[in-house]
Amino acid sequence: GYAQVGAESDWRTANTKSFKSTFTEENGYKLIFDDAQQKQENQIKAIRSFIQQDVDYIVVAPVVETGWETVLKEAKDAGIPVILSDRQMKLSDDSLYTCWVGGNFIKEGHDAGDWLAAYLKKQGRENDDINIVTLQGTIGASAQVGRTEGFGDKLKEHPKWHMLATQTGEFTQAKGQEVMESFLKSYPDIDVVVAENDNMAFGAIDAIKAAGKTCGPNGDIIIISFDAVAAAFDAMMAGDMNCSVECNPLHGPRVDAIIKKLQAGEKVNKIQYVDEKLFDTTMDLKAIKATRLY
Ligand code: GYE
Repeated sequence: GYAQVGAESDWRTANTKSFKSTFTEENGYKLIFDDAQQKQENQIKAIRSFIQQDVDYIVVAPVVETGWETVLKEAKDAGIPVILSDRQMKLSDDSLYTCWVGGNFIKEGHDAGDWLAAYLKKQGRENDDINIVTLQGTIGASAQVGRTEGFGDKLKEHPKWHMLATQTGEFTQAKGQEVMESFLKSYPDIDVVVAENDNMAFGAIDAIKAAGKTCGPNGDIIIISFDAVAAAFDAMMAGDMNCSVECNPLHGPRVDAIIKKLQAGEKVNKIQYVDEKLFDTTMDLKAIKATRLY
């Protein structure tokens, strides 16, 4: 059983596709897939139904980090191993899950901040006051928590960077656009938008253009985002976005490898980070995009 978050972003769509194409009958699996529509209570229901159906493994991409003890205890009592993928859980007892595989969200936030510092330096703006707003992901999701924390560490290193406002755009394009519209009304002098995923950045770009402003390497506002999905490469090539910090969604084969090891009675690493890069408009994005699967 796979308790998926929802279908809120291009990243999520690629993640779902990765699971559905990996856990096929041909490969020896029967996948029960549940889309929780970004609601923890739906994921808890899905996990309970997986337990009732006596699945062999439960995989969870937890919407938020906290509040899982009771249901994971039920899985443990039923003798069903729980594998976490993508986002993490914060638990009082880590023996409630077998292992986790996903992106290093704090590092992604650090990479975004380091990219901005280098970019501003190149423009001779390293001593300027820089006004920043953040479109946050779903509050309490580890992708939100980690990226906010990572970029926050970099803010502390740069006293001239001013975080004017942070608000959640729920990782969706529509909400990202809506929040950006209100940011633009409240703050006439925004230099940088940090969008905690690409889809919110796409919404922000629409809002900026609708307000008669420009963004990207030749525009008024610098756009930094996370995920590096195919459409982000298009936005960078169109000159609307500056950089996207990669987050790899192709966890299906990784979870498959974990299950195979467990089946063979082997040990698995508790925490497994995936290597990730960063892409910006100085690179040959067309060539790089052609090699990517999402
Ligand atoms: O960045 C975002 C998605 O948890 C890493 O969830 C994932 C995030 C991803 O909605 O696009």
